[in-house]
Amino acid sequence: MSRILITSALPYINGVKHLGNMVGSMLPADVYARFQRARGHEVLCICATDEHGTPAELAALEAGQDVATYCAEQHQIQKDIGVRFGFSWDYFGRSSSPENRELTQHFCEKLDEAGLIEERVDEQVYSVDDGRFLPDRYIVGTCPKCGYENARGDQCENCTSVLDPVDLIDARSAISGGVNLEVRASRHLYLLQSKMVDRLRAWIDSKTDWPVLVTSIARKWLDEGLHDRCITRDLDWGIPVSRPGFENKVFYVWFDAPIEYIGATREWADEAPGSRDWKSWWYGEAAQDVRYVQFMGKDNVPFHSIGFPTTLLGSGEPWKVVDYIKGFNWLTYYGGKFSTSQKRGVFMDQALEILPADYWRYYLMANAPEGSDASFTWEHFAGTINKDLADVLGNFVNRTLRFTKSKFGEAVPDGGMPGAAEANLIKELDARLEAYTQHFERMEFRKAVAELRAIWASGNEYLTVAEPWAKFKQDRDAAAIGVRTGINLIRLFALLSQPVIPTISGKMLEALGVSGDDAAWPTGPAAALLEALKPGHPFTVPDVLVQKIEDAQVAEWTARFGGA
Ligand code: B3M
Ligand code: ZN
Repeated sequence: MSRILITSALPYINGVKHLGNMVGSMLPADVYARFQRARGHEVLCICATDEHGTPAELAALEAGQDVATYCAEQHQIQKDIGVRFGFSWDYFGRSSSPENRELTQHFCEKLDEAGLIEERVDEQVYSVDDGRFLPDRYIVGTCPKCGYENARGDQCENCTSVLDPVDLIDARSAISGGVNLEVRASRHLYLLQSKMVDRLRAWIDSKTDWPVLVTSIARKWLDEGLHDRCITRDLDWGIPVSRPGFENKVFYVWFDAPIEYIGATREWADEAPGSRDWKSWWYGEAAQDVRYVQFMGKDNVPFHSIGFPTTLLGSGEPWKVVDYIKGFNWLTYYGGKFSTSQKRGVFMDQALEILPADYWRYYLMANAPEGSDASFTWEHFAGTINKDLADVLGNFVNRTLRFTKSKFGEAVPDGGMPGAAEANLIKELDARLEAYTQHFERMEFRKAVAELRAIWASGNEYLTVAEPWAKFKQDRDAAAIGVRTGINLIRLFALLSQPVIPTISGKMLEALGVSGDDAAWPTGPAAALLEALKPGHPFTVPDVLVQKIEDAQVAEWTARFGGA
């Protein structure tokens, strides 16, 4: 048994996330956590809302709330939706917690002691009408390159040119529209990442088993020359900087957000004083046997492969650094971007309004954007659910149990001896079980789910050959071995499917009266697995496990959410 620490990129606080955010972070983290728990490992699965920064302030402003109230409300909303999606977090924290405040200030002190912090004076745009400094992206104006009127100070969305706020023609504040902008000097803290380049490169070079997607992004940053990073901001909302002359400043959100992985673990421990040891997951000798895995979309990779390790390694203290980063490409919506502002795509709350969580979990993991981007379409989604979940899995369960009940009663029948059909099935399952577990261990989710589907399909193929429905009249025993094997396959499918579709698996196990230790991860040989439920073991017939998606629903959802 080992100890596995799992974190996923923290969802930003400004509203419910869309499926594209979830598929590269919280969902695979949960699937992996469930898999490793079922395997008997000690797992700590941590997430939190990322609550600081200008976008949080502006979202609160728009909602007409003070930012603390806004964040508290939105945190609860995101937490509830996550739980409804089946996310089995050990703790879902908040980056605005006192625990994170203390840790963030601590890291800044340690980095300073290590000679990695420097005060510098910057020139920044100050909006007189708003009474605040403006981050580059909140200054808008006309693009000097293409004439687009709503270009942002950091980049023009229209022609993608990278800009400096001073390049903009007729610059104004994106918040108030005010044109009274001045350049003012402001003192800030810089983290001297440039001093860490050699150490980081050696560390990345040692990660020979990491996905190329991740190491190539990290190396690109190192190769381009790591710039020292400003880690403070002139804002009110955030973690205060405890240093003379910094009274009105807070830490930059990307400095404190990853520290919240540790912060949330402390929140978890503080919730049950005396019984949980957060440090044993994160610090020193005690954390040495921990394997730490992070999940995230590719845009977050630089901050996790370079930024956060700089904080941890640079502190000079023995903090646990990540052992494996699982990065994801994008999930697109009909080949385009999911977009909040243009109302394109599906958000987590809307997804749950229309279908159960497991339908989404299955589809998204089967089509996870691992090797390349993946595209969501309603047609593909409906086809996958109807074929895989409804026909291959759901139908297998319902027809096997219904038939057994009608011919033999509500218990596993006795009689019959395994023959050639069972031997073939066992041979196939032995190979597939091994492959399935390996894919999960390597976090290759598409391959794992394809293997899971193939395992379900092998059950269908077996029943087509065993034909208990056809054999029953002439040969009761031949039918009995067929359904006995079938019912044991349902148990096996349920155990193997738990990480991906926990609710459906739970219903299958409930129908078979299986729980507790009996529900642990199945390990071969398959022959024994197919005899786990003995003659006489009672069962019930569940309602239709998976409802098919109708063409009319696809039409309705395409109209509501946008389509081709
Ligand atoms: N909140 C992701 C984002 O908003 C960001 C992740 C933080 S992980 C420490 O794009
Ligand atoms: Zn432009």
